[in-house]
Amino acid sequence: MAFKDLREFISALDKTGDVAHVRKEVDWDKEAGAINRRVHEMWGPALLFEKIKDYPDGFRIFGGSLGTFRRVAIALGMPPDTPVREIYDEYERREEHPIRPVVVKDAPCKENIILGEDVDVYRFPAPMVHEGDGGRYIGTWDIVVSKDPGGEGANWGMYRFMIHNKRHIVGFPRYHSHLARVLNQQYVPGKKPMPMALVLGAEPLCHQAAGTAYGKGLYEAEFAGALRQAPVELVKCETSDLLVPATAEVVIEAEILPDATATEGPFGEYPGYRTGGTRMAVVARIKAITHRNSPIITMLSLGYPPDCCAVATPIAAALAVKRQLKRFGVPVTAVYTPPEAAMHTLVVSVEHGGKDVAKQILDTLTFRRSEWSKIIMVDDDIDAFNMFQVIHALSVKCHPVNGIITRELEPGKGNPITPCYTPEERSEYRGGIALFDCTWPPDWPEDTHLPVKSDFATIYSEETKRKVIENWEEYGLK
Ligand SMILES: Cc1cc2nc3c(=O)[nH]c(=O)nc-3n(C[C@H](O)[C@H](O)[C@H](O)COP(=O)(O)O)c2cc1C
Ligand SMILES: [Mn+2]
Repeated sequence: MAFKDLREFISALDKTGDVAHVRKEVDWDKEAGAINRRVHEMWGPALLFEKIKDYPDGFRIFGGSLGTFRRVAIALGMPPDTPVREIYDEYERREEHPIRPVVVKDAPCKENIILGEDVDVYRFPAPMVHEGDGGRYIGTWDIVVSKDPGGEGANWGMYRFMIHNKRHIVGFPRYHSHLARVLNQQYVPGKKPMPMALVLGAEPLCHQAAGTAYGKGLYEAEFAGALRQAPVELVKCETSDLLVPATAEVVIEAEILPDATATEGPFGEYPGYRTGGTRMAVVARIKAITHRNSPIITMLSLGYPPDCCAVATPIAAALAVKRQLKRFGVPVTAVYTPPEAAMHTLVVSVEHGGKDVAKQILDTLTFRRSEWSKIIMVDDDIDAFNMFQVIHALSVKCHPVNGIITRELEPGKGNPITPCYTPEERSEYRGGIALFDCTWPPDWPEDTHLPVKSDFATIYSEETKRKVIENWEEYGLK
């Protein structure tokens, strides 16, 4: 059964002990962010901060929605201790069946409507997340809704937004994001303001879909429906035709100004380091804010893994790579990016490997752009989800000269916040990618070249194994 809203999800987390209620007053200025950061690093629970300094009772902050695989499983309606590989498999199955959203008239997010001159975004306890951030971030775990005037549905993206002043927010949709592409092609040339809505506190799988890149003409709301296995309910904004999740806690209706920029950042980013300084960003003027009674704003104290961005976001990203590799004819069997990889290392298992397959994978992953900088290719007898096996394969099967294939990424194709890239590479969206081929060369003859795996399952005859297993307890072993 899909959760109707964030509050039902929090109740489910209450039942399994996966949320902690912080009743002591905490400061929006770094304290909430620091607590949440520390808890992420301990693989701890989600946090509901119930009393925020300078804010009335009822104005709450919820941090770390999908920061553990347990919480991802719960959000998907699966048992909390579902193995990671099964979460991926179920997620992959659900994404195949998008479900269109439905439009409703009455919505909890309209319990309070603030318009025009009365708008003041400081009404909400936006956190100063990290020491050294450029300002208070209202959007860290958000859904930014916008529309291509020619398109049918809306685009949802998770883009960070910082408070500029009480009626303006500044954001960082990268130039290749859907929002930035539509803004630059459809609105900037004619100097038309672009309607957007920044949504906080929707049902968690809606946020998960917003943080995922789906192809052109595909709508995140339909994939949120797929993940929930039920349509998302949407309601019309007060000041535009945009449709937003009806049960959201807060909806900030705004328009992006086509002819203005302002500074944004820095911000502690997902690779686990603050790489960039202040950037020029888009400016949005707030026209209205609607919210539920006793609103809960969602937050992500982003940074060093694990957190939502290292646990939940990579599921969708890895599965998207798997689909893409299949389309390009790679004999892929599994794709995984472990939380500790901070979305920079991808493990790909293949039916058969070697140079040609390695080249195919690199061609596919650098076709447009690459956020990944390392690929570990393993044979299918290695479980891509088992880091013990993967690091072992990397250590003993990858030839340190012939098995590492590197490529430079042309300007525009690199990730601007990858810490190991030079500041020049980052600012020009350049960089590189390396593939570690941990597969046996396909032309190695079995009798002379192929090493025999020396583990219990492989190196003994069936007869010896059977004898040992049958007598196990008689040896006095458990
Ligand atoms: C927590 C989090 C924060 C993110 N912040 C940004 C951001 O500020 N700017 C950006 O361009 N992408 C950001 N992303 C990545 C985008 O959400 C992701 O690329 C998504 O696919 C964008 O949607 P789009 O493909 O419709 O543009 C973030 C992702 C997560 C999970
Ligand atoms: Mn999109």
